[in-house]
Amino acid sequence: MEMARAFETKLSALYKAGKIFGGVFIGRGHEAIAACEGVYLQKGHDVYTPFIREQAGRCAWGDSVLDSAQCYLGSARGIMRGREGNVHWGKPHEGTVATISHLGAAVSVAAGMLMARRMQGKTNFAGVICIGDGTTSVGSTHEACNLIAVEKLPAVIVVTNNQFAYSTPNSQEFACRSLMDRGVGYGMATHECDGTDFLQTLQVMGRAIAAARAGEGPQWVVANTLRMCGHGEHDDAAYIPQELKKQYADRDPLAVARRQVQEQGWLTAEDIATIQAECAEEVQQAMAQAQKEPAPNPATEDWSATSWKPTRY
Ligand SMILES: Cc1ncc(C[n+]2csc(CCOP(=O)(O)OP(=O)(O)O)c2C)c(N)n1
Repeated sequence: MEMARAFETKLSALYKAGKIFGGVFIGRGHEAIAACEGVYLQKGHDVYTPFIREQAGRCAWGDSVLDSAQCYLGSARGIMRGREGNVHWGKPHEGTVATISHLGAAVSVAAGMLMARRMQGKTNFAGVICIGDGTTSVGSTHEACNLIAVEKLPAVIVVTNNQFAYSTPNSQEFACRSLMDRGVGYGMATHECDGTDFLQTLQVMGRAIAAARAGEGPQWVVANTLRMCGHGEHDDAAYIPQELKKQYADRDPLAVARRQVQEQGWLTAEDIATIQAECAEEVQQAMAQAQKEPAPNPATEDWSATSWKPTRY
């Protein structure tokens, strides 16, 4: 969570300084949810399908911020060799599904990867599939969730309800009582947590992922928070009512988690300061390296969609 916050703070500053082209999407308010997904998964064994606000999950899963920095800054040495402007990258060979811009499309890709593992005779694996409240209303999400339920795939569908799909509030997104009802409708086991409460999210996510891994079928988790930033860094989120922002003023997941880990006796204030300093240093180095690296050269580049092979991994 600290690494993601440090990275995204720097990223936002670079964007505002005109150093990044295209959009910048950050997960302020989502960090506890994302970190608690990644921390229970095993890279190379499980499947992880991060959405646009899952930087903390990518870090917890084990990807370095250098990968994200290289994508954002268009480095030819990055995993996408300078072809991706922001968050649409993954490493399918390690179990990370690339974030797909068309909302909902990644759900069926992850379902396919889970079915492939089952057909290969693998056991004890699980997949976390991240979607937002808005994404629950997309047709392809419904089709994939229904398939996941019918096939009893070991999937955990995490719906981060940050109360807005871009500028559309929950009240104009769905008419059911709660997004939990959607999971019930699919026939999945359901869970809910306050996604700004790190300890609660850690427990709920741990239970859901363990249940999927143990063969209890797909799990639907609704994690509630507020998007504490714009849809992208180009958006000032003026449509989020001041009253709502005030309600969440003391619920920044980082602030809550820092307090909770100290109350639990897991870390001291000095430990946290050390972690923050290490994160700041790693972010600084990643950004500096990615900024120095060359952009792709169209005259010599041999990349093609069908012949693509991971070069660095
Ligand atoms: C099928 C489709 N429709 C619309 C968009 C444009 N779009 C990108 S993100 C977004 C909002 C998504 O909301 P939500 O799923 O709640 O996630 P959040 O951005 O709030 O984290 C929209 C409408 C898209 N990418 N794909």
